[in-house]
Amino acid sequence: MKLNYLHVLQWSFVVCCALSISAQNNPMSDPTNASGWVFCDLLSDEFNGTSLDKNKWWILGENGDYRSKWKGRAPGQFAPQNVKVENGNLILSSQWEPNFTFLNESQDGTPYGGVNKSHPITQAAIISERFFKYGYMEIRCKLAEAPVTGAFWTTGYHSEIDMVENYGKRPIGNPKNRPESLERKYRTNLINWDSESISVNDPIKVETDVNVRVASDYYVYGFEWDKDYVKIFFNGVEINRFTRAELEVKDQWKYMYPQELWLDTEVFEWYGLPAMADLNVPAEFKIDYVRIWQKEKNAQDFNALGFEGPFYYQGRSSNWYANNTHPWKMKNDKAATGDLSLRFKNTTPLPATFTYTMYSPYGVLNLPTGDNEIKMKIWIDPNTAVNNLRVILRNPFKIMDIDISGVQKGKWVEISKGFTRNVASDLSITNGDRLEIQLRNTDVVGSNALLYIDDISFQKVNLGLKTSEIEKTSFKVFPNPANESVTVVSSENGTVTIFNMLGVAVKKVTKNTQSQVISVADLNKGMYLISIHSNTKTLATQKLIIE
Ligand SMILES: [Ca+2]
Ligand SMILES: [Ca+2]
Repeated sequence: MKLNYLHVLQWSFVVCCALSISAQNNPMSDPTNASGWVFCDLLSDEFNGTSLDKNKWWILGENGDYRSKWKGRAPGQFAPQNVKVENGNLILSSQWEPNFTFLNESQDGTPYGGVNKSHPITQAAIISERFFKYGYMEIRCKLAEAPVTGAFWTTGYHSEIDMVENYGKRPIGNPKNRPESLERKYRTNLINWDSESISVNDPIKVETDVNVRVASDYYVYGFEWDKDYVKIFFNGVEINRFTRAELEVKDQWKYMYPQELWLDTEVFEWYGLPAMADLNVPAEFKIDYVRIWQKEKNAQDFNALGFEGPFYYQGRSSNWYANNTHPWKMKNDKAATGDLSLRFKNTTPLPATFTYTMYSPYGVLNLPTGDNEIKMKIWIDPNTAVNNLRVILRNPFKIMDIDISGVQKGKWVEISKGFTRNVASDLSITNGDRLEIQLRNTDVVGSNALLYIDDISFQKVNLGLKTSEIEKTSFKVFPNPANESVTVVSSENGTVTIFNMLGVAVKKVTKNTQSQVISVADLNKGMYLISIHSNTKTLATQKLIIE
């Protein structure tokens, strides 16, 4: 059975490689692929079919669902009828639709549809179902011949990159008297939403006159996002760049978080709203393709419980959330593993009473019935006195208080708590099970607190269960992807074996402790399988990525 499993995996791996090589196009900015770009199928789309690929994209407003995201720039509202794939293009339309039922709400004080439906403008947006971190993004598109924007942009935790947000045509009558050059501008904004950043209201804006009207034809817009710089390209030629070093001086570099892709069209009051005559026929933003390349692929499996990115679950991605003004933030200044961790830091003295909570998305926890254990690493600043950390499981509901009064300070320490639930996690994406991490005024002594949390894990444990329950015990491997070492956590000891994709055992280690650290520094980059054999059984095999 195991051999068959490996055999299938081996062949599917070969087939996947062949497909991705044949589909490889090189960036226009790097036609010989000197940089070694790897094409990312999961986020790229040629739009050559007859309908939108719903495995990759989600249409905002479809079935009335906006997933608590941007609904459009009022008076324009995103509406699903304005998205189609036709003649090799994704077409995002803007229409004058007096009979459309607009949302009964406002955005920045402007009602959708306009005051008394004065501007019944419907528009369109799609968003990727997956996040990615760093890469080269290219779009070939033709802006709409109308007073609307066409945008290719990303959002991530407390950050937004508007790679392209171009404006097609000034409105009839040009009521705002905007210069004609607006129609030739290649516009890029880098925006930071971190409330404690000094640059929170200071976006980086670049506007370049590309000497052609952006709605006159298809052009290729490129954006390279590296951990140390960003570069902007037009038809394959670099026209602008910023380095991380120069932006960090101004606290303007917040682009270390995974991002999701957006394609949309909006109206901007300050450039002049379209009149009915501007939208006599639907204005079409046409996108021939979106192509994403990366140096290292990471478009799906972020370690969300290690705060490295969003959760990918039930076909969609979603991030942790805390009120932006609250002290919980995902930060890159101290991590037990990876780049990021969860930080609680109050920059002003804490109020007399408070409850501050970090929430995972609904439906991400999939915990079985019976005895479980939650573990995490915590780092408490030596000047912080904190007695308790509250963890809440939402559905079924359970509050757990973890005593952290005795935790050694100034170092990463693992804490854990066993718990039992008689009902498995509810998987609903609207009110299902989720994880909430909470500090209250009764948990903290004094008015200052600084601590970090990383590498949360859950496992089924043996707190007196029947043997048949223990048989189902799985194990945790983190980090995954890994480079230097991995930690294998299970209540079961035995032999840990790592297989390559040909089914050859490349490493065997005796596991004699609950958390066994295994060096993988000697393994080549790639995909492996890892399993644990005890005297009596083999635990489920898992994928392990070495990068
Ligand atoms: Ca196409
Ligand atoms: Ca981490």
